[in-house]
Amino acid sequence: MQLCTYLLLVLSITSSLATEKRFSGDSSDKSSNNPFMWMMIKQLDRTETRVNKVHTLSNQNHIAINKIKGLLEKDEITQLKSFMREMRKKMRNMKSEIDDLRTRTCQKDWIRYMGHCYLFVYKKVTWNTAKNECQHKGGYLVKVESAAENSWLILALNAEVWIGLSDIRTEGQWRWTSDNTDTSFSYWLSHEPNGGHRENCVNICKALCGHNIYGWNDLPCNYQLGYVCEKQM
Ligand SMILES: [Ca+2]
Ligand SMILES: [Ca+2]
Repeated sequence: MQLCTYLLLVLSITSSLATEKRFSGDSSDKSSNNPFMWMMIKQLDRTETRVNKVHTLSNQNHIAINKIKGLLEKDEITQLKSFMREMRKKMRNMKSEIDDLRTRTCQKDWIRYMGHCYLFVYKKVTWNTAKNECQHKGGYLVKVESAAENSWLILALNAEVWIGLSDIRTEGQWRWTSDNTDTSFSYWLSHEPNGGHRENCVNICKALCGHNIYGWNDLPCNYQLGYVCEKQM
């Protein structure tokens, strides 16, 4: 603000002196009469030129700054529009998933847990029969993948049951029958598995194994127990 005032003042003085110079006749006469005044006029002429240059540069900078601001604003609007499009797409997908989940339920007698359906069967059969019966019902002998699923299963049990784990193919290599994968989680009772080649199929065991809490145990596969089937919703 102080610089502007100064520039205006200089411009004003320069302008008035220049006017005086124009109306005062031959400048060479004046210079001979008053050399100091002539020197001042020349100095002020140079100052005026510089001030004009500064003014021009300032205007050019102002135009450039406005252009950059315009570009920035345009870019932000483009980004915002793209973000809004993405959000609308996500909202549509979420709505579709929610609608899908609402319509999906487990069949009669199957119990829903974490996107899967479970059927508890207490008719006593061998492990292989249990496996086949689950397949006939569109599922598989239960695969217990986490501590949470295991706890939920144990709480829901009324009796000891087969689960889909065995080392039938290779002794000591416990695999799930649904997808032939290794165990990422296990819940063996103490001193289990202990059956070697004699016991290749796994049940959730309690009194049968001399325990008062449920846990996993290997048993001969021709033993007869209830079972739990599982399938995706
Ligand atoms: Ca075994
Ligand atoms: Ca055992």
